[in-house]
Amino acid sequence: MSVTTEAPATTDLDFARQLGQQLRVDSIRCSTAAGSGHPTSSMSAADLIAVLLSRYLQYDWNKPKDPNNDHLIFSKGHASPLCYAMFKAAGAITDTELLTFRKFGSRLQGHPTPEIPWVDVATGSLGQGLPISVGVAMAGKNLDKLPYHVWVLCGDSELAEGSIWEALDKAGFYGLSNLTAILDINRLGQRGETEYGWTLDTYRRRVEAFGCFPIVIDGHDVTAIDRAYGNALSATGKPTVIIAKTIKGKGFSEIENKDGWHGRALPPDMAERAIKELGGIRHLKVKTAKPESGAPAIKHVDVTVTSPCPPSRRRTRSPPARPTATRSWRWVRFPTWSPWTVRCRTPRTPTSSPRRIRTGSSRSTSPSSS
Ligand SMILES: Cc1ncc(C[n+]2csc(CCOP(=O)(O)OP(=O)(O)O)c2C)c(N)n1
Repeated sequence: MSVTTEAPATTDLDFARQLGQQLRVDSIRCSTAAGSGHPTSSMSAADLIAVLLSRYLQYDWNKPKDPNNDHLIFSKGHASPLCYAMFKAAGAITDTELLTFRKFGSRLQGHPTPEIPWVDVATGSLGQGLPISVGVAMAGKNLDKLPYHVWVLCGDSELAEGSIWEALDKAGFYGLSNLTAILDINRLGQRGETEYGWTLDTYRRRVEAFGCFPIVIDGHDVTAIDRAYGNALSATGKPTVIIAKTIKGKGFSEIENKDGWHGRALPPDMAERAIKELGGIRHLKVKTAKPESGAPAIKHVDVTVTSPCPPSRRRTRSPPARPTATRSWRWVRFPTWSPWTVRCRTPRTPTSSPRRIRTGSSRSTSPSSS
């Protein structure tokens, strides 16, 4: 798919400010058109995403499979209106498609899925996106050895998930300086105030305790956001966690910082007033910076499966029926001692000889080395 952009990224932070308003307006427009969605959760993080998109993200929207692209994972996947508004600003989708949000048959579902080429992973189940981002950062740093950066947006109620802290612990332990978690601390969750509200120092101390580099900012001050992202890319040797104090529903005074507006689309009359207060509909386009070039250090290698699953580890019931193998695909137990099978592209070989499979890992799969 070809993507066109109308205006280059600018160094002017005012552009990012305007873009933030556009992201809010578009989050409202698409959710009101759908009659559902999470506009207020999108509005709190709009400035954080606007600065990131226009000034830091290195991403080729025409080549989403480029291994050098940065990764931006919406761990708070319910802020999908913001994610899709960002796609529009990047020129990846049209305004018309944006307004198909949550409509039957649209790829713009209530939560982002990899059905969309610019989405790495399905999110929406809170507490999953950050751990996955840690894995992606680890792969970039230690396996593929690529210069990409992983950015991940989390909600503050989401921080009640234990998996978030396990992930930060591992990120700190492995010194994943290519990872930046952006915590959207808007004080409110689905129902009422979160455990720590706006007590940012508690988050700072927690983040530090897990071996990460905390930066506390006002998440609506584009200058502070800009500085924080710059610091996150400097060599701290640690993952960065930006603790951004934000306001849920920011930009529309009737609902700003008010409980009871989580996961509710604005009715059309309110949407009209909100869009007016936010300065109207805009169609700013951002040309994001292209990624640095590089080739993954890990190459696909041939490995030989030498043994079937040992009897002690064999499943007691038959595996579920698999699709009939085509000429070039078959199911192989991998690792060989596990109960799981993987679908491998491999030519059929006589059963008496060892099978050759392709894998992304250079690890041997022979039982002796596992
Ligand atoms: C594991 C899990 N539990 C519950 C939910 C339902 N849920 C969706 S959004 C939300 C609140 C999220 O609040 P927060 O992380 O503070 O983000 P905000 O919307 O305030 O920006 C909840 C509980 C979910 N999506 N996943």
